[in-house]
Amino acid sequence: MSRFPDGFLWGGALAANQVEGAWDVDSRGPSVADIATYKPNVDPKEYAAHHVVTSEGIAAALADRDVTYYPKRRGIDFYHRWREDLALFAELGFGVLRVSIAWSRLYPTGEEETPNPAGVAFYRELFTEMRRLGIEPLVTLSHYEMPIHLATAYNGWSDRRVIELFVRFATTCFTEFGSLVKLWLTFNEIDSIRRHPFTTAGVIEDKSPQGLEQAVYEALHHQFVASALVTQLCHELIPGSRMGCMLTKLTTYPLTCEPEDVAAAQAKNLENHFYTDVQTFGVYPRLILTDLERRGITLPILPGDEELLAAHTADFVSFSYYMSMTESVSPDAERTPGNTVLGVKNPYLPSSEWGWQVDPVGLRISLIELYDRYRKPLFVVENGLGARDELTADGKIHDPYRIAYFRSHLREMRRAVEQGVELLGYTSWAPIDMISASSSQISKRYGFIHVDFDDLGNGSGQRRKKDSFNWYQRVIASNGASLDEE
Ligand code: BGP
Repeated sequence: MSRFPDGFLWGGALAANQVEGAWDVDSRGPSVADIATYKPNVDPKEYAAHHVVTSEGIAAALADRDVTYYPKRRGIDFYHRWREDLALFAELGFGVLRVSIAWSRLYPTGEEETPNPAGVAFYRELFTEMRRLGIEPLVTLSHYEMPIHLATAYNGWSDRRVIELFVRFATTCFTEFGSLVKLWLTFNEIDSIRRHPFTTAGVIEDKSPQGLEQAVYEALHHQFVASALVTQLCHELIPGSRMGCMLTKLTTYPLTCEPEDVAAAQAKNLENHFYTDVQTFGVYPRLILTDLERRGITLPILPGDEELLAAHTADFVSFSYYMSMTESVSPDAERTPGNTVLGVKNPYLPSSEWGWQVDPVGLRISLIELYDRYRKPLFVVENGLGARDELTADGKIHDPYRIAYFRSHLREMRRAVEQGVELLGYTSWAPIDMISASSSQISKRYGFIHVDFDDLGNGSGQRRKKDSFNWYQRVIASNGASLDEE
């Protein structure tokens, strides 16, 4: 098979907080993303350590109306330029576009009884135009865009009352946009709550007298309950709809065949799968429950929760894949960063400028592993290469390195499909340059489309096609057959 199955959904993925900007326009409320700062002098390998958030830091950031060092407040001005961008995505031939709905654009504090009409109008126009262009919306309900008021007033998802507020937000999304949107995702990279609990769940350490780790698992349980509730609602309110869960797939290899290395890698993979296990099997894995008990963590499970989780599981499993990891028990093993993680360096793999290890075979391994585990359709909703692109004097961007990354990964993805993996589609991260989630840089460019902004927001915002634009356009037009061209 040189082509993908008929009806395979080719496209790209965006996140509202990384593209929209307009952070305080048309009554949008501040979100947890709006205090993320660009740190021009921090080694990209150290960014994860800079995600410590305090109540004092939040107050200071919100008092600062400047946008220069808060890149997510301006994004790439998608809020005003989205028609031009959709036209470019349609020119690429997209059958699907993944976007998120910024919770704080519909519910500025999260507590309102009714949604912000301007926010509803924006997303209705966006989805209507996508449909007109023949692009299927794939919509993430929560992609690091929680109203920051819910973090400061409730300590985020650690407070069970946030479930009801999220259900109110999701119900608005389903009733307002259900005629336009059939494919939904609950929580982006739900597993990332342990790596950056504020961004993912609005949890703040100095508001967690129970201890940060206990607060994180309380928040995670509430997100699992909310995930089941909105899956049930989605099915009830939108006939023919499908709700997926979404995981950061961090496939981890043992550095050697020394059994303790193998056990260390196994532990990492079990922990990574825990989240989609709950959302797909509808039950907490016994190995995880035993480990939590050993660590003195108590899950706030109320009567009825477990029945809810079991009754409303995900229809499909989606995931992001950028790089693979390696693990070893050796204290001397050299480490390298990945997607907000720090793994052992794999001597067989090259690394991106940000240290992420490039492993196309790892995508095939991940697809086979997840399909065999869950026996449900899969969807690759993030995959791509962050790199520094150069704009030539004549306004071109030659990015053979990005073409090479995608060609190798898509070939391996096709091999997994040939082996029988049921794959619904693929949305690259990202079709257009945007603000990086972890570093708030735009200079870490992912797009097939270049955006003329620098890390401090200087530039025209002009969109330009990179060489990879035409390459991906051919991949889509040929449904993958052009991947065999050199
Ligand atoms: C994932 C996020 C995306 C995207 C991606 C790339 O974790 O779901 O929002 O940002 O990472 O990472 P980064 O932007 O940090 O380079």
